Amino acid sequence: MISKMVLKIAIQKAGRLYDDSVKLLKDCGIDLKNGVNKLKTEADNFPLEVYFLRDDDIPQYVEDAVADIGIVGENVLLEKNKQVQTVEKLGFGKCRLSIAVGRKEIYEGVSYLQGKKIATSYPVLVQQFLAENKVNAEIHEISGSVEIAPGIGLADAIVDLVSSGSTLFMNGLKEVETVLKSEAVLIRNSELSEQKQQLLEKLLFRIRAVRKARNNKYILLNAPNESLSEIISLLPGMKSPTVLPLAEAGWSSVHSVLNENEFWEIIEKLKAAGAQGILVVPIEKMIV
Ligand code: PRT
Ligand code: ZN
Repeated sequence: MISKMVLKIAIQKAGRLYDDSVKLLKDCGIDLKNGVNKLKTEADNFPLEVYFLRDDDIPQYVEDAVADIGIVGENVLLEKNKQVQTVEKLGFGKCRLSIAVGRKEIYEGVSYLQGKKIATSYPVLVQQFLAENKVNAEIHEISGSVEIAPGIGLADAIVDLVSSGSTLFMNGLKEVETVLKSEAVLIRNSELSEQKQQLLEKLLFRIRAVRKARNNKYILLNAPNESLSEIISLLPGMKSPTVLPLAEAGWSSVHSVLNENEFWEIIEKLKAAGAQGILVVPIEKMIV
């Protein structure tokens, strides 16, 4: 009997990457069967099987081909150092692995750490960082609540993940050095069969379309014809903007696509150039 070919993806079972990982699959048009509380579920309309695991275990499972691909933070990927390949950055789960010390400490560079005790859940990355900077320090590996270590006298400094910085602040610490910038990435086993690679390509095509759409907005506006050339020069568009005549003589409707990053600045300029009735709508998928 020939078993049905499916691509197996490992995602975090619960935690900070769970919602965005599931949403990404959903936005790719992949419907997961109910009962996500299980270890495993299947997609109804794509040959995909989803495994729900602890993030720390995902690189190992992908290396061992228990899962073909996985979604994991770069911080975990680099700490675990498994033989897997990174396929794509996914733009969520952004954070940094940073060194923090007591707020009142005078920190003038990495030499501060010489001979000190550092608490972290990332001993491999910290050791690498110390070696690169030719600093000797004692690493204390702890698995959680790293931020309390200096306060209880366990360490002089910590290396932990930071996003808003409020955890450090609340524990009387200040961030002094970034060891690594991280976001969620799609990883793959290095020896996928031809068929699985094709499925991965198909999924990747969708992921890229979804991510591109998230970073762009569709814009529609009305403009008096005499302002058209200035307005068009402000709009990049996928090729060039679409211009359609309005029922009212002397006016046109202009359609284009704008990148999220330059969005507000361009809108202001468009208004100043005479654009009216500006509508901005989200794009669901974008294939260029
Ligand atoms: O159970 P499992 O092992 O799967 O989950 P976990 O508890 O190990 O991981 P989880 O869910 O906390 O984080 C999963 C991934 O999210 C991490 O590996 C990072 O890639 C990413 N991520 C993004 C973060 C943060 N931002 C983050 N802020 N992971 C953890 N934090 C923690 C940090 O450790 C600190 O305690 O949040 C606190 C700091 O946050 P701020 O906002 O106060 O600075
Ligand atoms: Zn974890």
